[in-house]
Amino acid sequence: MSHATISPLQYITTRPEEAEVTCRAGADWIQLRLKNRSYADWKAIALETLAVCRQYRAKLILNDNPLLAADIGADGVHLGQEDMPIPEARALLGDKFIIGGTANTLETILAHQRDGVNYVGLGPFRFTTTKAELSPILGLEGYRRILTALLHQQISLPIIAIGGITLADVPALLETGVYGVAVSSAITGAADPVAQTRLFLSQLTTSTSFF
Ligand code: TZP
Ligand code: MG
Repeated sequence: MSHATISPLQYITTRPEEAEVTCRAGADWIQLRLKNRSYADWKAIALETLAVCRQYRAKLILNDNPLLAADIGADGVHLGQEDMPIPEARALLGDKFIIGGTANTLETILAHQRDGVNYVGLGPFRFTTTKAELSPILGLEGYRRILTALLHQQISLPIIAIGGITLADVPALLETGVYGVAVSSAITGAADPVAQTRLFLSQLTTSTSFF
């Protein structure tokens, strides 16, 4: 899969209605992130979100749940350290699905690369209440250190920054070499989520500093 199929803005949500708002504003990459739901509940919400994404030709990835992604024909999954191991998910899903892996360190990014992920969600950038049990905060300095090491090793994998990211953070994050950002509360909690999505997209697509 080429980088071109990975967008620079991933919007993370728990609700199809919110996915619709951001897709209407031009976002084309949604992560549905649900916790503590039955398979049936997950599936119902995922199917609704998938219908929204198909309407707007946006990609839908599911957090944690490769079996459900295969079941409903989503575009991919995002997997953390406690989820199905990436080689197992790849064997289940094949090459057409996007698989993203969470990382907090260079070592984990390298392991993900060996396992054939399509992108890495690197974070957290700063404290956020959206996710429980956060890994150590990276800050800009953490991104600089890790992205520089990747560059030296000539590793080119889309790195998506995540965790407490606001619109104002985007230029400095892009300067570290990240490919894009994954955001939830900065859009969900905005007074005007459509306008906010457009601002994120314009910051991200006018930049030339993609990794
Ligand atoms: N993984 C690391 S931080 C985070 C996830 C899912 C939450 C991102 O949401 P927000 O609201 O943009 O901090
Ligand atoms: Mg997970």
